[in-house]
Amino acid sequence: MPSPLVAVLMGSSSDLAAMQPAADVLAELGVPVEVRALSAHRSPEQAIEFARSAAKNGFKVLICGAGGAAHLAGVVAAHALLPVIGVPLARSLGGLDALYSTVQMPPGIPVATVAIDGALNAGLLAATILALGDPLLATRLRARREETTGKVLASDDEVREKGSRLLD
Ligand code: RP5
Repeated sequence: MPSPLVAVLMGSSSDLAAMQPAADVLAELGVPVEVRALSAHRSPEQAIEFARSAAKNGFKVLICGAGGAAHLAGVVAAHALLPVIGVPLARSLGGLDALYSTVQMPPGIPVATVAIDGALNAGLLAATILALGDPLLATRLRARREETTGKVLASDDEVREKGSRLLD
């Protein structure tokens, strides 16, 4: 088993379904991942220890998802000199609470925040960062993007066809 390059962290095991797309897309792209539930509030020592030792343990990018008072990404970013991607999760208030908690970092400690429930894009962004030094991964990402474009073009054809039938 290759050592994980990306950690997909979440504040609670109840976040797993929302965070799974990040782990899945990274696995699809051949990026080894470790998935953990570590709470900034309820297991702070373990969360901080993970962040402090992450670079030494070979991680290159950390993805952190949490809902509510979502401080996991910020706390992890404060303790790790690695790119941290925050995923605000819609657990209450439509996820706006988690969005503001994740995105409004003070100057000096960056968290790259994706959309509410944006775990898939968090995985893709982590892969894109890694692809800067990995041409094979860049090729896989390009192929995935072409696939996405192909699906949109197919849906465009379908909409045009249905639309022109409506005009008949
Ligand atoms: C946050 O509180 C977690 O990230 C989760 O989204 C939310 C609720 O956690 P549980 O009460 O389901 O464990 O810290």
